[in-house]
Amino acid sequence: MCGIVGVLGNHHVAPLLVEALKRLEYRGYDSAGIATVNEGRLDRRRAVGKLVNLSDLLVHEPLAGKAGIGHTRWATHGAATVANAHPHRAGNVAVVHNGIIENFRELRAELTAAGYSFESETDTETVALLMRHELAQGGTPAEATARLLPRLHGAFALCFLFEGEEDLMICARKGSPLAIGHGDGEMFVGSDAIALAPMTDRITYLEEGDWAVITRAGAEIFDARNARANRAMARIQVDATRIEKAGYKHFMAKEIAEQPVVLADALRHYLREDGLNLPAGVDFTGVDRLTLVACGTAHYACHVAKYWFESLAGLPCDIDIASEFRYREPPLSDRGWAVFVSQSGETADTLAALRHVQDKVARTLAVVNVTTSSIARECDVTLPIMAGVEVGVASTKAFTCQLTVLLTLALKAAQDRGRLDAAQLATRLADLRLLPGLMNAALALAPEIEGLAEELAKAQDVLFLGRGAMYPLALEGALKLKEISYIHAEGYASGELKHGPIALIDASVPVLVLAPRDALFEKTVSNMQEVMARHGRVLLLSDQPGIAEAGADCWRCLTLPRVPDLLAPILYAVPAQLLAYHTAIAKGTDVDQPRNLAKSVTVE
Ligand code: HGA
Repeated sequence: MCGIVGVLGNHHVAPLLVEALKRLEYRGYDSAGIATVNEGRLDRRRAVGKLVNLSDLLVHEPLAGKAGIGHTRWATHGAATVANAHPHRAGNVAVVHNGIIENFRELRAELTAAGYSFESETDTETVALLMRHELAQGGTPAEATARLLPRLHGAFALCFLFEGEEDLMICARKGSPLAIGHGDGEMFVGSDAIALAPMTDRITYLEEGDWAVITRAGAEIFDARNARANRAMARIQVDATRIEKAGYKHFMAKEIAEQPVVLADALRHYLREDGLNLPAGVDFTGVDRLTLVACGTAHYACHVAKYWFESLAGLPCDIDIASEFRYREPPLSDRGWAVFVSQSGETADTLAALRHVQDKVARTLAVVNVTTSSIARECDVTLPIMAGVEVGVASTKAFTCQLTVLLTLALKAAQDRGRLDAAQLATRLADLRLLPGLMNAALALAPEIEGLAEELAKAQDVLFLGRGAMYPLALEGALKLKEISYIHAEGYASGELKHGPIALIDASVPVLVLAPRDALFEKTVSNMQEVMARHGRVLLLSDQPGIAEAGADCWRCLTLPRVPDLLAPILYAVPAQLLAYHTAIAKGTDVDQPRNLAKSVTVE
């Protein structure tokens, strides 16, 4: 998603802005730009494509100035062109924006009627023109901002720069995150604290509806009703070394490889020697229903967790895609809990779903990677997934950490609901502690998977099948493959194949079957036979007993370590990730920043 950065510095800021934008590159974008005020004059440079294009432009057309704003744009309104790239300028104002101004058509009509003309197709340009219009009515930029903000509907993070004002930035947030960084005689703004990490570790997060007038002396923050607001400054720890590739070719490769370590961190956090270690508010006694809401990969983590909550704890459990959840008017129980899962904690759809249930359920829980995020701040209880910074757009370690945390939560539910005695819990915990070692063994399959990926890269369509808790993993495996290799892939419940998708099977379609040798294995083997009877090419991912039993007629087999049933969806995520990764490499796609995709999806 778009990245915002703003600097009131003591030196020329263009290089700093580009450097900060680089740190936001991982979010995915299609154009970039910066604006500065130099000797009172506002000017800007914008370029389509990667940041290197903007850097090249700046070599030929440098931009001086000690006050500046920058942006990486992931287009929502209007194609990725220079004219649509941010910063948008209207006379004496420049602005960068994350989010969507939902009433932009109305505002555009109003501004056009007032004699203004537009240069771009974006919703953002209406904000620049509206600010210009408000300034023309008189008063200070801060007064103009107070009049402008209530007129904007939708979600936004904004940062303004003004001609003639070398010691002023005004920023605002509603729905999209924004952080203010404090330096020594310098001030910063970032859509993400990561962008500001090399410049400062002193951060103030704006709260919903806040806006701020920033000078080099500090920030004056106002709430949505324009009253002065005190927002705490925190020292944040964004370990710069954790956002390097550390010798790997891609962030995604590094993040896949990190899984044993980060899972061990998560387990240390949530398990004590003799039991579970969840926050005090997590007691499922009396809870009658659980609702799990998320998007994309996090939604598949919830889908796996549904199997766990139902089978371990006997707790009725609904799952939903966040963008659908609040529009289908789900019946909620005032004795129920709602769990929101999001890597960034800023996923706009998930945040909107959380706000929808706030007063309708007994408790809200955040399962997030970023504990300073909006979802974490607005939930009653936060369960960090401990994955460390995830940069690759295609989520890997965050998925397995989400699963691990959700499994500990399901075990706690089982314990609180009297469905798990001490001995059974001890067995489960001992199983969980095997996970990092099992993950290491799965990672060792990488060379074999690389060979399989060469074959997969030739396919046009790939199907993934799974049964039970491996069904959502089939969905996740297919998502991972399509996200980064652009091969069309679909996941199905094994038993569902014959109800339609089997029509797609012929010798050109690889069918990946995720099937540890568990109680459901024989049923899945029957489904495999149905595929093979139609010349489908089955790649069976199973353990040694499973391969020995059913591998003979398969096109290819991959032998995973034997794993306790509960943990299979976590372990089998690794070969699914590696297959997607190596297939993408074989196809030569941009693994860390796949086309059209963004990390941290902050628009609805
Ligand atoms: N709507 C604006 C900004 C898009 C955005 O925030 N993407 O993450 C545009 O299309 O330029």
